[in-house]
Amino acid sequence: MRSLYRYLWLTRALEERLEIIFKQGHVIGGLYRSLGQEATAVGCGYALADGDWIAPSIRDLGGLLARGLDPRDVLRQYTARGTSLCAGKDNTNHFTVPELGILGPISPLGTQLCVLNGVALSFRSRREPNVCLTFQGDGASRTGTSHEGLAMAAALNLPIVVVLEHNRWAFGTPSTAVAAVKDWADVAGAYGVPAVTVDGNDVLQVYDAATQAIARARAGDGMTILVAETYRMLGHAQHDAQRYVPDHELAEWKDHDPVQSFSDYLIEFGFESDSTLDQIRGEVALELDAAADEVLSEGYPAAEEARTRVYGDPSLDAEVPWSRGAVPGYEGLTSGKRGRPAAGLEGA
Ligand SMILES: Cc1ncc(C[n+]2csc(CCOP(=O)(O)OP(=O)(O)O)c2C)c(N)n1
Ligand SMILES: [Mg+2]
Repeated sequence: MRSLYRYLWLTRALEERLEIIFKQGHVIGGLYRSLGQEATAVGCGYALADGDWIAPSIRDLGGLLARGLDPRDVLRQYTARGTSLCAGKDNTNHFTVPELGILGPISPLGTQLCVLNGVALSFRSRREPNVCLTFQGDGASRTGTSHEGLAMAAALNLPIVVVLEHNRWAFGTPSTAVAAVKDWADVAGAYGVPAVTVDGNDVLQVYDAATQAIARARAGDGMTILVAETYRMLGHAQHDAQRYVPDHELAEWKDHDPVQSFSDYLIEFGFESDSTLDQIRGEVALELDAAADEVLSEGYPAAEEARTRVYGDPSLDAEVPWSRGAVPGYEGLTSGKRGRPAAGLEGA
């Protein structure tokens, strides 16, 4: 329980730190926070074992931290440092770390599940007892590829857990506008798989349900859909002031904060003292101070880096067919008419 609290707090504090450095102008690209729904990703990530794979959406940073991702790698990624996992080529949590079993998000929503099905199928082909777990927002779960992915995972009885993060909003669209089901667990019947609904803001409920669903998948009994009832407390990203969200909704969910309610629970039932939790918060703050100092002193990638690590097979990087630069044969041309490249340079 102490570890769960630590990861919850680390997630919140790291995102707060990211918001500060975003406002200082250090972040390249967007910043999508998971404020108010950290318990879903943390509880799920913590329930996985070595060798399992996790495929996050943009709001599942906590799951990656619980799998062992270094907060410095998160800061490097958001600030596009040369030392970042993508060497500055992509941002947010769009990175894949095979050693930690992390499959990065894929921007067209829903597609990630189809790719993860391939990972799960590879486990089966190699007779490895590993499990895959992925998250889908309520919006993402309405896409065609999501339905394809669910149908395939169910039909092939793949070792997968799909966590449906019902946080009420998909950008500015309320989930009630895109689904006729009231109880989101009902969708599971269409695929012939079980669904479990949990309070996504209660980290212990999430952890317990995820543990059972993962054990079920590992035992060869196939996919479970885990519906996490939660709420997106901020706008879609930093640029979205969420003016379309009714005030009363935010007020109701503010009283159901996953980090605060878990610390209240730990203290009320005597599992932890306030001073222990305070100590954890202090340690996390120091860790993040040091991490931010270190990362912000690191440089951006060198220009040549753009050509490396483009393909899985590094020998192909030398062949990258696109580059910007002067094309021989074009010197001295001034009109809009391109003229013909010198012989042999057609297509250059
Ligand atoms: C197929 C597709 N349509 C639209 C988008 C743009 N888009 C990115 S995130 C997002 C909202 C996703 O909402 P949801 O799936 O509920 O996740 P949440 O943001 O609530 O975590 C949208 C519309 C996209 N990436 N892919
Ligand atoms: Mg949503």
